[in-house]
Amino acid sequence: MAFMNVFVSLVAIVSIALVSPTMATDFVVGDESGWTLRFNYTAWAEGKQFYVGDNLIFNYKEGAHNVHKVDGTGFRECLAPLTSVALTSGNDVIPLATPGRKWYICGIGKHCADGNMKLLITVLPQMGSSPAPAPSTSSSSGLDGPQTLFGFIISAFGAFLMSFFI
Ligand SMILES: *[C@@H]1O[C@H](CO)[C@@H](O)[C@H](O)[C@H]1NC(C)=O
Ligand SMILES: [Cu+2]
Repeated sequence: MAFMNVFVSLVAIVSIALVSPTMATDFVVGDESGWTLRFNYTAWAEGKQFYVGDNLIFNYKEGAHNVHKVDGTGFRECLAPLTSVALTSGNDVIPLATPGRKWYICGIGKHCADGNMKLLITVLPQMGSSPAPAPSTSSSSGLDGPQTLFGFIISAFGAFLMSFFI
């Protein structure tokens, strides 16, 4: 019976690992406020968990702001490298493709230094070991493709098995 308990636990863990990575989240930076002056993006990011495969969405009036991806120094000094190309569409979707710290600033005027338009997040690796999603496709829905379905079937199966042992 101990063996079965271990087996059931394993099924549960595997199903969680299979389902979780496909739940891509779109984070609208600043929520309804969007990407704007004098918003506290540190407070906004606090308590949120960003995973590889999620997207950041920067919403603002085109021309009023932009988005530069910078490094820690650029973040601290509010300075984008001269070679840095800004995103300027007003609805910029940034797929979080790799784990680690990511820094973003607005490169217009003194919006970063005086207007607090700077965002630092830490992207966590995907749980489980599924291959990284294609970085160029932005999926707005959390449920996409057969992998999710497969995960749910495994989950259901795990829950079904578990119901016999609890
Ligand atoms: C923004 O929020 C963070 C965390 O809640 C806080 O530590 C910081 O002082 C705030 N910054 C400003 C400029 O209010
Ligand atoms: Cu700006």
